[in-house]
Amino acid sequence: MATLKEVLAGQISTARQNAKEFVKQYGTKVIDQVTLEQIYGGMRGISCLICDTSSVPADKGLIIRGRPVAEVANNLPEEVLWLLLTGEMPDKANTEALRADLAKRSAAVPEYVWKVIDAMPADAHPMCLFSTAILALEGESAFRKRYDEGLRKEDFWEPTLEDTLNLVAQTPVLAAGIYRKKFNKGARIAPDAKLDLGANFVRMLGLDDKGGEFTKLMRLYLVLHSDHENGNVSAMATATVNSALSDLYYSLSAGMNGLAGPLHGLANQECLNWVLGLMKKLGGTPTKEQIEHYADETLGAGKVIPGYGHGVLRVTDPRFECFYEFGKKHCPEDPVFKTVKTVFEVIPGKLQQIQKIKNPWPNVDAASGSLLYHFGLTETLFYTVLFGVSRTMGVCAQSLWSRAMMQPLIRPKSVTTAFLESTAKTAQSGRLPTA
Ligand code: AMX
Repeated sequence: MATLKEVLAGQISTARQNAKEFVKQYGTKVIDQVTLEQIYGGMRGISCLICDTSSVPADKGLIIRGRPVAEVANNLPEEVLWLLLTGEMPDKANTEALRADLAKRSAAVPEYVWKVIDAMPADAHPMCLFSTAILALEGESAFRKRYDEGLRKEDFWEPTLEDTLNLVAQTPVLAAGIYRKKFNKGARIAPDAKLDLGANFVRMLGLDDKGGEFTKLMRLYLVLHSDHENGNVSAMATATVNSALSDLYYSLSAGMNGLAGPLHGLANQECLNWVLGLMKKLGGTPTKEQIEHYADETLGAGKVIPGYGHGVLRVTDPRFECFYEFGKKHCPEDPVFKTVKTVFEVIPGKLQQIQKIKNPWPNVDAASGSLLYHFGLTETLFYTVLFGVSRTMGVCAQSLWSRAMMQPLIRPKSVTTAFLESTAKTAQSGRLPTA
């Protein structure tokens, strides 16, 4: 049985050769062009990044290594991690080897990190604690040690794989420890070497799961949030920092700081708070008319409806659909889930009436919180940390391949307003179709 590292080593040498010949033959071809409105519009839609771990077509949503996300939704997070890294689904023996390896690594979180977390103020947001904990572990980076010893560029990916596996194994431990401290749940619970990532995470959180349904949700959660190509804030931040050869601890911490924003990962916290606020105001499960009115108030106050809209997607997020199906199966009568269902029946129609909104449909964050809430994880402040634990898999896999392909420093060019003003007046209009 070939190990993960051996599989990657074989793939990397072929991919390097292919890329070299590809660029030599087609290096001057024009792939996209940039309009003024794209420069002013957050670089939306410019095809200028490479990401092979996943893609997000606007009309389909997340595709992980060629597989629509719904197809892999019931796989273990360990299997999806292998898929992200290698493009292949592992067999049983490989899955078990990876599970055991990650479980072993999860037990090695150094004690000093908890001292750092304990020294933080009680009102620090869990995402701030999570990002700080990752950064505090930077001294553990295999990449940095090997780099300081004089590592060759061709070999950068090897310690990046070590850092990837350690971070995937240890971020659930950090997250669970932060959860128990922040919300006064008692002492930390150690991981169990016999469990898989999802089951271990539930165990360390210390929440009741007698029926095993919460563990199923956690595995699904870890899979659905694992990757979303490279153009989103957290992935791009991770990749940009990593391109300076800052190791994955620096890079992932930077990515998590981006995930902590309300337009990105924090939307899952904001979304359930919005739903709970609605229920509290109305004293129970609201009607469609009441939701319309509440949405009008939100929009009238100049706020966004969290959980709806997307920078790339133009259809209902397939990850939302997976969570929605899970809710219909496991907690159809839960009042919060029922409210999320009615919100879904109302909000797209409402947002469709606002011309500037390009996508009125729900994104991944619209339903996930109601399911966590049902299983007793009621602290909405913590939700983005769960997203971060999962996203660690994708952004680390992306960085591994960037180092494997010996990609250079990310360094686009900025221009001044004066340059744009003079250039725009003489430039041709029209743009090539986007990918
Ligand atoms: N509610 C109200 N207004 C919205 C909206 C929503 N859900 N979605 C978009 N709009 C507004 C934008 O704020 C923008 O208004 P402006 O021109 O006055 O600034 C206008 O519609 C055009 O935006 P867009 O081109 O459709 O979207 P975008 O690419 O600029 O932004 C996103 C995408 C996700 C930030 C936006 O849809 C949003 O704020 N949604 C709510 C927050 C959310 O759910 N974020 C999570 C996204 C998924 C994730 O990363 N986890």
